[in-house]
Amino acid sequence: MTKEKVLEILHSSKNYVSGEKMSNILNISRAAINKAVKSLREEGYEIDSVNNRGYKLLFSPGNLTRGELMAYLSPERMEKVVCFESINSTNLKLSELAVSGAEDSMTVIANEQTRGRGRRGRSFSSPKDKGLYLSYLMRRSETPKDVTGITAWAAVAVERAIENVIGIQAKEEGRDPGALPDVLIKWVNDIIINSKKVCGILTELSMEGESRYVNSLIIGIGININEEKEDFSEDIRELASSLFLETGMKINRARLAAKIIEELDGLNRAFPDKPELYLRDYRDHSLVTGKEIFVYDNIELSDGRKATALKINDDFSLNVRFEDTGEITDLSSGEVSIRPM
Ligand code: BT5
Repeated sequence: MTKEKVLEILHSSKNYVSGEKMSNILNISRAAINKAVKSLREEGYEIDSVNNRGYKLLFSPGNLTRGELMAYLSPERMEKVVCFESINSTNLKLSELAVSGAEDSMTVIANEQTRGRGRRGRSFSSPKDKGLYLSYLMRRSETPKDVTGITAWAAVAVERAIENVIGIQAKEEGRDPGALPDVLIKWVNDIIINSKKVCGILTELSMEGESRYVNSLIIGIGININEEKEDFSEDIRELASSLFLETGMKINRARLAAKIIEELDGLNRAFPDKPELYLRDYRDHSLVTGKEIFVYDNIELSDGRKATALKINDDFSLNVRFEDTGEITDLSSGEVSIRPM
């Protein structure tokens, strides 16, 4: 806790801040301040110290801690953010918090997941210190049918946040932001860069007993950020990648987490009345439109049916033409792939 508080002070001071001042603010000894600074340095923070002036934060690695997130989010917003060093699944944790009354927009973030979940019981690899695993609660009272588009909206929110943060970082590092790769959305829930999956989204909803109305919606987002190739197990190494591998930049994870929260807060205000704020970006970033794809009822059990993806409809469903029968239909859920699986 002391470490987090020292970090918070360093983040909020543009100039050097003396050890004495920090020890007065936090009401702890100078030795405790020295210890906190030492341990922050070990975590990768660069903290300059000058005799008679004190300490100044020069570089922060963007770890997923409250102290780091405080640099980007207001204290009011932080009241509804919970951070875990390691947890089974942020979706699972947030659904427990929802049952015990967590408020709308409550957000759970983890530095590692030991049982990260994908769709249909699949797993999502969530190594420590590398990615971002975030779940966001929306209190809702629509019918399940009225919220089917939410994953597509969330994909746009994530795509915007990634583009924003890699763009800022490229500028900071003196690179040409125009040379960054495209961030694309593979209908319906994957974010793809250079044909590799860098992010998956899992939306889960809970219903209110008898009424058949949604009670809460949990949007779970897993992003591969600073992974090297060896961080992925062999079974996903060819299909998965990270922002680092695709852009060459180590990305500040706290900044990206904060930007995603900001985007999701915006989505929460716009949903479901303003689809036009999301539809255009979804279409512009759609990976599959115009391509030959394979459509699966159950990707593990059945072969894909060849089709052409014609367009994204106004409700974010995918309009396709099957090759075998020529039938044209709309898919509102399910899975597609560009290559046969
Ligand atoms: C997803 O499922 O892609 C949704 C993943 C959602 C993860 C977030 S993390 C925060 C929140 N808490 C959770 O417990 N979950 C959510 P799906 O479309 O079913 O894709 C799963 C498949 O992607 C796996 O079967 C692997 O083939 C592949 N995969 C697993 N881990 C991956 C990774 N880190 N990056 C890319 N692909 C991965």
